[in-house]
Amino acid sequence: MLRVQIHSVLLGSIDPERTTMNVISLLKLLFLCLTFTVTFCANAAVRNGSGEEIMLQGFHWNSSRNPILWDSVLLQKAETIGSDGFTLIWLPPAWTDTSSWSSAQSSGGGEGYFWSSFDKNNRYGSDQQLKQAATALNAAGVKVVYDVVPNHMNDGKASASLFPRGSEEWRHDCLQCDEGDAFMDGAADLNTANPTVFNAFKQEFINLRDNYGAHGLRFDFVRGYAPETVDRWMNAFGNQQFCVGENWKGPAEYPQGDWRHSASWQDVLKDWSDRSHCAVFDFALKERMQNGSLAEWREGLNGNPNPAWREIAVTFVDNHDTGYSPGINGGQHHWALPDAQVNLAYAFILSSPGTPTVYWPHMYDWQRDQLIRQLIKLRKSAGIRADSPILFNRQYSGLVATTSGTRGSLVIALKSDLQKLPEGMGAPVLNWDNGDIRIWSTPAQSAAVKVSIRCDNAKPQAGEGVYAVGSSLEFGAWDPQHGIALNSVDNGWSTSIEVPARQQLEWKCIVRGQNASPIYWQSGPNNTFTSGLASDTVGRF
Ligand code: 7SA
Ligand code: CA
Repeated sequence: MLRVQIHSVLLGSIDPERTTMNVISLLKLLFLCLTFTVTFCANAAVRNGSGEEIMLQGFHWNSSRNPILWDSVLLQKAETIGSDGFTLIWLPPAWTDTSSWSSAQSSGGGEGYFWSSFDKNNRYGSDQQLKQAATALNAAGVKVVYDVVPNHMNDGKASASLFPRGSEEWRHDCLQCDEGDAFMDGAADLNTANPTVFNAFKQEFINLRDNYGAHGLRFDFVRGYAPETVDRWMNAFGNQQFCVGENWKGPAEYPQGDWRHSASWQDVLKDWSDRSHCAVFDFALKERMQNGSLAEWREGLNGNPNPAWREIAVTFVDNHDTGYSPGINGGQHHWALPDAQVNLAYAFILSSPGTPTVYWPHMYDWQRDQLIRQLIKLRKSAGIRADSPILFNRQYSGLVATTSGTRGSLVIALKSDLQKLPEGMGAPVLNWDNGDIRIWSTPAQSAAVKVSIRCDNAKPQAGEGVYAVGSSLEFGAWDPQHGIALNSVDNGWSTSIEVPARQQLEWKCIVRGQNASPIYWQSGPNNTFTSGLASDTVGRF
């Protein structure tokens, strides 16, 4: 049919009346296709703001019990938060929460996570005070992101106006209909697939956007409902807005038989983000920070070689659940990073891809603000983005990596034996904790390219190895101790590495023992190549 129409339109059929109709229907069809493409593409990207956001978690576990009303603290601090360089602030749930609970280990209630209505008068301040704080923060250039808790509400106080008990809106009133996990025993879980529940939240999210200055949402306990539901809420809230999901559910928590049970935490987080098109807290990095070595911090979502994986990561060191908080019980501290690692962790997340999040007490209660402020300045001057490329230099101890921003690159060395520097690299722009943290600011680098390296006619003795040592950081800056180890393959010794493109590189083959002695250098002139032009480079003893 369509082909015929085009045919007759192109060739000009006899009947002018019909031709006009055909052209109109053809244009309509083209417009529909175009709209679909634009909408789909617009949806396909992850909603991570500008891609250059820096988020402050604007509360801690005891903020609702703070001696000074929290909304007043936020109002008074708004300008400082802006001048400190934050572009987003994650605020606690804005709703009324009159709960209180205590267990053997701790107590709490009123923080917003067991809310009973969408009323904004709560223990953080009044409706008016919230509006004032949000207005001041947005005016200071710090876009407000509200924490929202659609999985459950205080079932003991469910107001009849919202979801009367004994109705289909509750999980356990309709034969266990729940799109995901239950919070605790599920008594408080809402049936988020139910149109009444879905629309109540949709209207409230739009209300937060239109009347309380929301430019983004932090979805709580996303394990409790479908990612697709989050995507539908965000389509209504706005696809240019920011959203991040808290999917704190390790692979082992998925039932046997669910593919995620044997997947990596990165895979689980990426799957959730692909289905919701929201960013996601980088619990893969958090787990490595808690249980891995510094070198293994590269296994976080934000260190993935694929930019589509890095750009969805919202990195953090601790939050109101995992970390300590000022005040009663020291907060919850379910999974706190040991103190000695905290500065290192901030140095890493603020100079690497993903969207970094700073926890309020670290900045404004426990005096890490000097370091964090400098790290934010360096990140911004380099133009580092959530999807920026990062190259890890694994031949050094600790963690050494180069993140390439739009205006420059940052080389970071955490507790590393990196001493010999490439020519022209100069002194670090930041040197903290007696050299445990060093950062260099270098000119913008091109994206990385693969190069294969080969050394021919090498004759290492037992216990010796063949290495490539050369001018750039990737080649160990002419330090035999930190050359690139080659592997013995049938026709010689080779390996491949990633280096920034368009670099004039010089190097040599060496043979050395484990502790870099004795050393035999390839004789003659250096091997040279330009990365990106040559995809392989060979040296010969
Ligand atoms: O242990 C930490 C990690 O150690 C690592 O070594 C482990 C990790 O696996 C391991 O490798 O992480 C595990 O433990 C985490 C913390 O529990 C789990 C994680 O999945 C698990 O792997 O994280 C879960 O818990 C967090 C607190 C949640 C995560 O989304 C969730 O996955 N965080 C968010 C969710 C909520 C709830 O909205 C908030 O919880 C967090 O601040 C927010 O960030 O009638 C209803 C009812 C009954 O159903 C109950 O039976 C009854 O007890 C009411 C009563 N419930 C009360 C709770 O018992 C009480 O604890 C409720 C009313 O109040 C409290 O709940 C608090 C919660 O304690 C608090 O953290 C809730 C509501 O006020 O607010 C907060
Ligand atoms: Ca649920």
